[in-house]
Parts: sequence; structure tokens; C-alpha cells
Amino acid sequence: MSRLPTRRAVLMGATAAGASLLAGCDQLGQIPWFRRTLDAGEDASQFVQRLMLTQQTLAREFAEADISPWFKPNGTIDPVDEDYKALAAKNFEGFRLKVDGLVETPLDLSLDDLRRMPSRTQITRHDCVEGWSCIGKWTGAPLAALIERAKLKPEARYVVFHCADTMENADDGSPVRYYESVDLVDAVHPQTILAYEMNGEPLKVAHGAPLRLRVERQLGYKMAKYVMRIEAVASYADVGGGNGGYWEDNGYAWYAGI
Ligand SMILES: Nc1nc2c(c(=O)[nH]1)N[C@H]1C(S)=C(S)[C@@H](COP(=O)(O)O)O[C@H]1N2
Ligand SMILES: [Mo]
Repeated sequence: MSRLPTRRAVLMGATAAGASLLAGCDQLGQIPWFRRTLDAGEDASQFVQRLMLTQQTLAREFAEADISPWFKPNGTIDPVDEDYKALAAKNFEGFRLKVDGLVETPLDLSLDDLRRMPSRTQITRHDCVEGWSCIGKWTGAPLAALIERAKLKPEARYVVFHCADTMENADDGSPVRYYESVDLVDAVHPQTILAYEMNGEPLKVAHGAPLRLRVERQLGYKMAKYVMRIEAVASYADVGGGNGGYWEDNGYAWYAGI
């Protein structure tokens, strides 16, 4: 008999551990994914990943030679929004990234401000839920450093990325823009960066210029492009359709760990 635990044994162990921790720890019980762990498959897999990997486990990084000669642009590749087009026409000179919500010190940063911060470069594989993957090299400012500068209030649990691109119009005609969110574990993960360079060049419009999120342990749709504003929140229930992201509002899982 194999001495390796089966997936089922691991899951059952995790569930038992979850139940006893829940009984003893009110604060953990406040975290929605933790509370839902016992009955949802999505949350169970997130829970097991969180249990088995340490919170800082890195996604695999590749060599220069592995970089895909062509990286498929996907989703929005050329936002039609007038505000965005005006910025793009001036090579994003007037771009400002806002960091607000549940923070002590709201930030309002230019691209130069971001480029002056310590940067991280990583070569990683991007996996789209549609079934394709590409390897690219990304350079940007670690989100952890921004969060540290903005100083989260104790109630903050998630970070929401508000994007420039309109996906559709709501019934009342208002634009529905792309957005995404991650929890604080992913927000401060060392490979979570706001990338302004791809493959050694300024990020192109098709890939989310001037700034896009890389959150390397999750699927492609979490990697918000055209990020304009980062908002710290206690819950994403009141943002957009309430499910934590544009695609989540259309039925995708909020936790897209790979
Ligand atoms: N703002 C915004 N971000 C987005 C999307 C989008 O349509 N709009 N599509 C997502 C999806 S499904 C994928 S696979 C990646 C694609 O990134 P790429 O264009 O650099 O390949 O961006 C993600 N981020
Ligand atoms: Mo995707």
C-alpha cells in the first residue's frame, strides 16, 4: 500500500482541522472562504492549497529561453473608453494610480513614481481558463510595497482592482468595467506585482498598458489589465455584482488557484 496520503484523506483531514479550528477561533470564522470551507468544493481546494503550501510558496519561474515568441492577448485588447484612449494617445503621461478604500494613507501615483519603487522581474506561465498558456517576463512594483505605503486599516480583507475597460452596459446604460479582487495572502505574495513591463519593453495596450496585475498562482482572468484604482475593502459583496470580479459575476470561481 502506498504511504502517500490520498487526495481524499488530505481533504478529510483538512476538513476536520477546519472544523476544530473554526470551533476555537472566531476571527478565522469571520473570513468568508473559511466559513464556507465545509460545503463548497472551490473553497475546499483553496483551503487545501493554503494548508499544504506555505503562504509564500512561489509559482514556478522559467528561463529567458522559455519565453513564448508570441503571447496571446485576450479579453479586452484595445479599450474603447474615451478616458483611456486620451491617456493612451499621450503615451500614458497623465496616468495616475489611485490606492484608496480602507487605508490610512490614500496614494495617487504616476508611472514614474511606480518605476522608482523597488521592482521585481519574473518569468512565469500564464494559464487562461480557455485552455492556452504562454510564458512571459514581467517587471513591476510588488503590490506588498504599495500596501505597506498605504497602510491598511485592520478591517481590510481584500484588495479590489478597478480597470479602465468597459465590458458591457448595464440595463440603465452605465458602463460595466472589468474588475478583480484578491485576498491579503495573495496581495502581499512576493510574485504579486503591478507590471509596467513585459519581455523587457513597456507594457503594450493589448496586454494591459500602462499597468496590469500579475498574481502568479492563479488563472489568467485574475490578472487585471488597465488597472486604474486599487481599493482595500472588508468584503467584496458591495463591489460590482458582488462576487469579486467581472468574470466571477458571470459564474467563474473567485479563487482560481493553479
Ligand atoms: N481589464 C481586463 N483585464 C483582463 C481581461 C480583460 O478582458 N480586461 N481579461 C483577462 C483574461 S481572461 C486573461 S487570460 C488575461 C489575458 O492577458 P493578456 O491579454 O496579456 O494575454 O487578462 C485578464 N485580465
Ligand atoms: Mo483568460
